[in-house]
Parts: sequence; structure tokens; C-alpha cells
Amino acid sequence: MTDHPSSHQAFERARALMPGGVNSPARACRSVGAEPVFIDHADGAWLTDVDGARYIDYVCAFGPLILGHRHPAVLDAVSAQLAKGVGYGAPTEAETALAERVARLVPGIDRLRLVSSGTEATMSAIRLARGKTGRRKVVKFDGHYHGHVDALLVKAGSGAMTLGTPDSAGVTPGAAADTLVAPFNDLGAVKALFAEHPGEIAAVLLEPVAGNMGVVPPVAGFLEGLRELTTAEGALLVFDEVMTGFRVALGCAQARFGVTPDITCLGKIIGGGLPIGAYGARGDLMATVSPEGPVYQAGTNSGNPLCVAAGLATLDALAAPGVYERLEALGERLEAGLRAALAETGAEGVVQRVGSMLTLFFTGGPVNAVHDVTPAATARFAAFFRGMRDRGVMLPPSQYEAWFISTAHDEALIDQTVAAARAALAAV
Ligand code: KE4
Repeated sequence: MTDHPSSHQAFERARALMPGGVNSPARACRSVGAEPVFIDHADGAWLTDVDGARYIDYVCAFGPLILGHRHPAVLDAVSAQLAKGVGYGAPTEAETALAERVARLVPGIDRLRLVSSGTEATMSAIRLARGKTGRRKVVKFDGHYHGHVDALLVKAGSGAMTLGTPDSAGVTPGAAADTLVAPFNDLGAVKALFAEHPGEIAAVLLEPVAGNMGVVPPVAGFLEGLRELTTAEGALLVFDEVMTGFRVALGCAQARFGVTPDITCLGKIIGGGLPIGAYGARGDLMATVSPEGPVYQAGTNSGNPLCVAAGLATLDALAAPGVYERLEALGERLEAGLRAALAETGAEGVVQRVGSMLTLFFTGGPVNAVHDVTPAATARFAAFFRGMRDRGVMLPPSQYEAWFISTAHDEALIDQTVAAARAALAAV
């Protein structure tokens, strides 16, 4: 760590006080054989660490910063709210405004509840599904990650899979007993679960585009098939759009793929980088939630005015003409550049992308399910991660994460990234 002396010292101090020296294992960098660097500040598409080293940022705080760091509209909105206070324990009109924006933009949402994280959103969504249907079982997909909800830390992706703990210690058999798991993109496996558990499945929960096993798009017909199957079986279809929400389209993945779920979970982007989550559905479904209905859910910081202000400013900026076309163009440029770099260096790998989220997998073929990623792939990704960071490009520190592009990125930064990748691939 001689290249990052101050960061190394910061890491040593942090490790004495916090597990892994981090407040989320996804940042730990253990799977990529490195220490995390400690960030001093960020601006636009750039991170600067405590040693003054700069990086083109593809983590974007794990997705929320689709406008890049310190977007003026977001800073202005948060500053204006700061002048009025940081929170009241009472409703504000800004929360209603954010709910209106989301309900107008997201096909499957008429009404919603704001919470403070994606985990709270998915935890509440499955409680709502169970409360509404009176059924217990929930189907999830191997490699999908829905936050650290006990019932969903079963074959979970993201940091859980990265660190080899997809089924976490401390989750009791009782907590996981009603969780059923199917391989992603395997409609037959889901049909078999319904056949094995007739009338028992409350919900099928998925990332419509998997981002937590690396980026894995739905195969043609899969989402439509789940929609048809859940409707026929009286189960609820729940899209966890915490990552894909407002990332892959202004109407989220459900608009991009034309399949409307019964319940939608959101987070990340709708908070503009500040802590937030949300779950929403048709009106009658949300009437089941306390205080209108019997499904209890609450939160001290739910709808916090600072987070709502940042979210509103972000959604308004994303609604400007041409924003998603630009993100798509930058995503295409990076994908094409990485594919060319793989071909030129003869390195084995595939690039999978939806909009401005993508993953370079060090595998020979496409990745449709978790077993398509081998230990060799994760080892080669680790070397690539270190090579890219040494060349001033910050990737998420896991083969099972998505890279994110923001509107602060531009063609020059993409080309600089591709040049770094060409050099790093040659050394992998
Ligand atoms: P949070 O509780 O971390 O706000 O959201 C949980 C969550 C739920 N659903 C999806 C699809 C998610 O991607 C996430 C969180 N994503 C990870 C990164 N893949 C957050 C990073 C971290 O855990 O530090």
C-alpha cells in the first residue's frame, strides 16, 4: 500500500473500530486483493482519495449518482432545505411532490411509501405481499440481492456472494423456511415451484435486470412469462428496481421492458445519493399498509426532507430531453471499447450491458446464471480491478457488481477508461 500511505493509515485506524474497516462489506475490496482507498472528495465523474490520487468513478456510490458527484441542482436543493431544517417527524409537501413524480413516471406505482434504504423497501414489499395474499412463500433468484433482509439472504448476490456468504450466518432456518430459490432466467424452474407449492406463494421477487451478479439482462420472454404465471397463480410480481429504477429508463426497467409488476421497490437514484428507499403499487394494494391497513411498517427517517430534496432535483434533471439517449451512447461507447480491448489483447471476457450499467465478465461465454462465473473469472477480475485502479479508474470491487456511468462522464473519459483497460488486460 505504499502508493496510498495516508489511505493505508486511515484503513488501519478504521479496521480497529469497524469490521473490515468499512460500513458495508461491498466496499471492503477483500475479493480483489486490495485495501479500500479512503476518499477525500469527489466532483463530476472524479473521485480524489486522501493521498490526492484521482480516479474516473464507475462506482457512483453503487448507483445513486447518475448525475455524477456534486451536481449543482442537487447541491442547491439540499442547501435550500438545510436552511429550513433537517427533519421534523411530521410530513412535508416535498414528500408528496416526490411521490407524485414517481407515480407519474413508474407504470406500476399509483401510491407509495418512502423508507430509508433499499433493504427496507424490499423487506416491506414482501411483508405487504404476504399480508395482502395471506400466503407465506416468496420466490427469489440465485444471485439476486435485495438488501440484508433475513428472508432474502438466501443465495444472495452482491457482497454476500462476493465474500462467499450468499446464505448468511445468523439467518435462522425459520427465517429462510419460506424462501424458495430458482435460477435466474429459468421460467420452467419457477413453474415447478408453483406446482410444488400450490396456493402458497405470495410473491415472485426479482431484479428485472440483475445487477448484483454482475449485469445479467432478462432473456427474451422471461419477464413476460413471470407476469403471466404470477397473475394466473394469484401471486404478486415484485420488481426490485432499487438499482434499475431510473437507471435504465425514466420509467425504470418495467417501462424499458414493457412488463408492469404488482409492487415496485426503489432506492439509490431517487435519493440523489442520500439515504432513501420506496415501495409502491396500485392504490388498493398500498391501502393494505399501516395506518390504512393491517401491514405495519414505519421509520424515523422515512421521507427525510434532505433526501427528498436531493431525489426531487435528481429526477427533475433526469426528465430533461436527451438524458437517457446520452447515457445510452456513453454506455455503447464503453462497451464497444472494452470489447475491442478484449479482442486486441486476446483476453477472454464478455461485456454485458443495459443502458448505463454494465459488467465485464472474465468468462468465455455469456453469463445468464451465477454458475457461469467461475473462480478463475473472479481471480482475473481482481487483477484487472487493481490494474485499473493503478491507472486511475475506480471500478466496483467485485466481479459480481455493475459499473455505472453518469451524465458527468463524457467521450474523453470513456476513451481514457478504454485505454487503461487495454493496458490492464494485457497484464491480466
Ligand atoms: P440498500 O439497503 O443497500 O440501500 O439497498 C439494498 C439493495 C436492494 N436491491 C438491490 C437490487 C440492490 O442493488 C441493493 C443494494 N445494492 C448494493 C450494491 N450492489 C449496495 C452496496 C452495498 O451493499 O454497500
